[in-house]
Amino acid sequence: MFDKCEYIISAVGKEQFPNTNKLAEFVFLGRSNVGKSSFINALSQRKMLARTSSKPGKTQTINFFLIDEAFYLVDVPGYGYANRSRDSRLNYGEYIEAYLTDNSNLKIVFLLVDTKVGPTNDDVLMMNYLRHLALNIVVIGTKADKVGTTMLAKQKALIKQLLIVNDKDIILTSAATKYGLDKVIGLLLKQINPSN
Ligand SMILES: Nc1nc2c(ncn2[C@@H]2O[C@H](COP(=O)(O)OP(=O)(O)OP(=O)(O)O)[C@@H](O)[C@H]2O)c(=O)[nH]1
Ligand SMILES: [Mg+2]
Repeated sequence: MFDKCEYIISAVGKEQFPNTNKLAEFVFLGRSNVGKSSFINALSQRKMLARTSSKPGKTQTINFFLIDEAFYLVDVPGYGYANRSRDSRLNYGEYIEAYLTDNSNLKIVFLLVDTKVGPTNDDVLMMNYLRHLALNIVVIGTKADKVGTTMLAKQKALIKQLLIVNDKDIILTSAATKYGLDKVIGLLLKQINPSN
């Protein structure tokens, strides 16, 4: 699908953000272990572009991947991980805030919710925060391969109810089976080239 996927930088502060030529950025937010890094790999069809782990807390920096020299996919640390060191837990909000605020390159914030776990309290708080920043938000339900059809429909209804989103702003996906990824790619391409 994409020809060139390059890892650019693992940033720990605003001064390291690489996008000086104002290309579009898309960020993937969500709890630790929800599947953010796996999702970026599945989208880019690269197994190891972003590092993943079965243990929460794998991604610790804001990682920028440049796709076809046209846009960035941005991988960030997850929230809600109790074993994170005290310092990094306290800094989490500040860290993400530095990325999300005053960023006119940021076209869509994808909020990932595990379809098996359902929306958590932290997801609700994050959604409220994103709305307060007036960002363009799309909810991605992850790991749909782990949930049966009936349960999946129930979980989607729960996401709609708790996060207060419309049907058109939720995409159910699986990085494992690639289910739903075409819809997300369609959204990205529409942002990059509105005539698509
Ligand atoms: N079955 C299944 N497992 C998945 C899927 N996506 C991710 N996983 C698994 O979920 C675990 C966490 O995935 P990551 O992509 O590292 O999660 P993350 O959100 O980046 O986590 P942090 O970096 O810790 O915030 C890994 O064991 C993945 O293999 C999926 O679509 N289906
Ligand atoms: Mg990660």
